[in-house]
Amino acid sequence: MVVSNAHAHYMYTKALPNADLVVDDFGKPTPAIGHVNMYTGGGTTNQFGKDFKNHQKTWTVALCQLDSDGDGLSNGLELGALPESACSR
Ligand SMILES: [Ca+2]
Repeated sequence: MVVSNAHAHYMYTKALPNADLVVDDFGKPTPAIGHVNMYTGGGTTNQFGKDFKNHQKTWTVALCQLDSDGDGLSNGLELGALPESACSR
């Protein structure tokens, strides 16, 4: 079975809080948040994609509290899973 990139992204965004609402600085949707190319996906995964895979592609407390891109904000904070205590829900 071949899963298209678009279908795969849909499945994964449903596994993450607000992932289907993520946009770039210009308001353009970025449905492939785990990939270097966040617009179309496929190819190389970014650090968040690697961390998501390492957590069995599941939204976990640890993944929520992790700062995959190293900008000082947790993944949960960046995806709007607020307050950060929501990571444990
Ligand atoms: Ca971050």
